[in-house]
Amino acid sequence: MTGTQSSTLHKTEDPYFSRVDEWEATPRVDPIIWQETSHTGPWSGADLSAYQQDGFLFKRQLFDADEAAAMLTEADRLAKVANPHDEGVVAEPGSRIVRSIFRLHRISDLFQQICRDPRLVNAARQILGSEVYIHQSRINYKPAFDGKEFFWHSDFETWHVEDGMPRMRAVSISLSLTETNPFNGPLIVVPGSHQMFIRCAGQTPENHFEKSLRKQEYGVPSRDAMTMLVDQGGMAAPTGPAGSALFFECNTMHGSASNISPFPRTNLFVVFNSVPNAVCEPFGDQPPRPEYLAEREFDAVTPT
Ligand code: 6CS
Ligand code: FE
Repeated sequence: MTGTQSSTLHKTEDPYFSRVDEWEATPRVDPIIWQETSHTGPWSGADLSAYQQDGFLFKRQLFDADEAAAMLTEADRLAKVANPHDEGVVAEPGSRIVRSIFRLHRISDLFQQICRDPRLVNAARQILGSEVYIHQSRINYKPAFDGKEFFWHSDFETWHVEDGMPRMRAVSISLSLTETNPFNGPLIVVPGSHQMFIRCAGQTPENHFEKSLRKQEYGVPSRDAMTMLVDQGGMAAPTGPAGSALFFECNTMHGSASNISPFPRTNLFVVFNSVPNAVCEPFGDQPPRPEYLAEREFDAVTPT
């Protein structure tokens, strides 16, 4: 299936247009739990309700300590051999320290296997009510002392505008390879924020991704929008041992502070998109981003 065939949405009737003159909040028009088909899965009814209500669910120690340690070894090996000029390798702002490496499911056997793990894939299929494919995968290193912040954003806003993801039918998973604690820059999520779409102010610059992956300045909410969302839902920063996973809805507002602690906060980030929601033409006015950021092969993942 190609993205163009899969989408019936035209830009003129796009409920999620963004990059406007003045920010605006508009209600989400898509379901959160999509159960069109009878995929059963690993999550309980209570898990699904919490995810529906909050826009995220934290699974402590979904992977055990040995599994997490093996992944961390592999992540550190990849960073050692990475060249900041290679496609898919992103450096921290103002330095050559590795911030992110993309397309893990293609460059590493171990991460390819993890991205097919039933604990992840079957949960994604259950939430999205369909077959799923990997839209994006990356390691975010958040190194001790040097790991800089990720400013507040909704992943969906960027994926819709810059990659052409039609609807809110994707789930992001941040799987911690190190302990996540209050000091090493944990991901902060805003409960309930997935219910509103925040149209962001500003025009998308050319080749925006070259800057945004180091420090994002477009496709981010205004201070007033953030204040409103946090007034309504508060903030949560789930912490726990290596191997814990935070599943969050693609439109949940999130961000993380710099890591000034002596502990890295390294995590695997993998995004499952619904196959019928495959990306098409971007909804913004720039050409599509490279495929290491947004896959354009939509092969359903078979959990193994
Ligand atoms: O660009 C992306 O696909 C993701 N990364 C960042 C820093 N912001 C938007 C989205 O979550
Ligand atoms: Fe994000």
